[in-house]
Amino acid sequence: MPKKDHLGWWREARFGMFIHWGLYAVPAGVWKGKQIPGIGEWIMFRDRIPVEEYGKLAKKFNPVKFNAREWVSLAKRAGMKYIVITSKHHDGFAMYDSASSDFNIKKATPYKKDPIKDLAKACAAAGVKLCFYYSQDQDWHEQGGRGNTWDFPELTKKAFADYLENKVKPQLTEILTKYGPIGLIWFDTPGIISRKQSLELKQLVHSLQPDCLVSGRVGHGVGDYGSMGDNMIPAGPVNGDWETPATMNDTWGFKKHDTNWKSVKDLLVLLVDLASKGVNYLLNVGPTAQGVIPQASVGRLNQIGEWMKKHGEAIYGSKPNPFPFEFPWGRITHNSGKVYLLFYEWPKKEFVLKGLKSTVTKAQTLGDFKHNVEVSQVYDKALKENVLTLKLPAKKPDKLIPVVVLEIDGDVKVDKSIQQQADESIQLPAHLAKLDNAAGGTPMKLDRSSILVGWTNKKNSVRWNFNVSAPGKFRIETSTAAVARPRIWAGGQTVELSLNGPAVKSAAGPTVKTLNKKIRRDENLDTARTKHLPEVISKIGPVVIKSPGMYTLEMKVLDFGKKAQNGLQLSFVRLVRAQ
Ligand code: FHN
Repeated sequence: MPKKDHLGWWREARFGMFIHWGLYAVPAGVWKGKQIPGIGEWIMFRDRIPVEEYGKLAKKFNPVKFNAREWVSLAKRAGMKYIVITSKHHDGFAMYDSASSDFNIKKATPYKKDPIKDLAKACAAAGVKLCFYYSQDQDWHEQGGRGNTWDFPELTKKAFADYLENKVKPQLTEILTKYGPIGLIWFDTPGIISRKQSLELKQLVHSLQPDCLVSGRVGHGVGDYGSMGDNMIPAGPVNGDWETPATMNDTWGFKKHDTNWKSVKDLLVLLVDLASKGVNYLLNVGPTAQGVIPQASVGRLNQIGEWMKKHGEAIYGSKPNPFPFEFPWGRITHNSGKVYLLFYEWPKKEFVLKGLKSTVTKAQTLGDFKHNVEVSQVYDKALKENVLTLKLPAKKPDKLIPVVVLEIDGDVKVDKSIQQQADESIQLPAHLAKLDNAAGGTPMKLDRSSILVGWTNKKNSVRWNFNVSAPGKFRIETSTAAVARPRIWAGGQTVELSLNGPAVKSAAGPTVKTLNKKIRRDENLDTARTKHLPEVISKIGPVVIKSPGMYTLEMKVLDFGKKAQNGLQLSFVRLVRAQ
């Protein structure tokens, strides 16, 4: 079994390329003239295509333009350190020369070659880790695999166990013995697999290649690291080692009509946001049936690579944000003796950060021009605040995400209490709340992405203590989230917020509001987690805070509403300056 430090290369890497490539690239989202909704590699399932008919796609799969060296050099140029390619996806088709199933690229297609052989060679030459995706549970080609209910209406435990013995284990043995050292096996969708079976697969991998990692989706929490949901951005810090697989458009496998490409800035924001939480970013490309990575992906990856060349030190092997909350202006990572400020928006001349206790010995911009930044650091005794001020050049040192590196004495030290930031906002993430769970009911808790879940009892409440240094009038915003699966309603509750402290204008609180009903998606980057999960931002208030000091905000749910089946899921509350 790998020891902890076997994750070393993976933690250092932070950024990898996912490749979803298979027979589904032939129909590319269109079946019998009809566009099939959903992700491209699910076309067989979505249109209930019989095994026999789907199998005929193999005759049309001839990726003559495939060039392993080009793919690997693209990944390398983008700054990606590992490649995870589909050796077998849910359709059951092996993308390599498999002795245990003839349903494979070498035997069933006119291409008659094994592209993985070339890929392994190119990866070894370029120093990029080769890794394999393998769908262990779903296999729509097999009677014993899960998923294909139209050809095989009945799936018994025995048939599933036979499938594991006769296809999965032999194929895993093949991919782990034919192509040299493999970085990790990316198992997926562990639907019906038992804990014992997941463990058997993990043990098989480690018996063949002790250094090869096993992804969390092997099932039952037995993987070597955790896998977030697809495209999921945690709302706060996470415990342990995690990775988020993410798309550049909406599909994984190539779909000719999916042109919903994210911008380069959006993709970088996701990379930076994940790095600031210590989460790896596995970014997908879906090559065509001819073996070509779409130009839209190539162009974006080249630009990401340009940014990585100049700012990679803020990402590779970086440690997460040392502060317990996020900042509206961007994200923070750190590494030995250095703190990186990654700006979504470039501040106008002066930038103030509160709560950094380490002494900054030097500050410099990374990127197009290295500019020494003037630093001043004071401790404000009256407000009990460490205040760092940077005089920044007016010219942005990078057009996408400019970075300033602070050199510090020793390890980074920060004030962990909730401080009002320079823009006068106060961030109150769910993971920093004190949870008051009423006796007897199901307790509220944080999920793996730092969202507060399980709030179904009106007697529960949450509260935060925080320090206000710049009093005034504030709007309160709550961010309530849908859960990933099933994607259910995130709004419709009525909440009460009460603010207590030395001087609150009495007429202002408690303040009550039915949370907005609008579900937002793909809209708001300053809460990038919302990119792919429904989330509701509700504006409540205003409240007036009349003097500096320690305050407490308490939140209660007065009514959960009819549609909010899972109660209230909370990402954060924040106080924002109101005029
Ligand atoms: O069903 C698959 C899907 O096709 C794709 O491979 C993604 C990638 O993370 N994983 C599964 C859904 O979570």
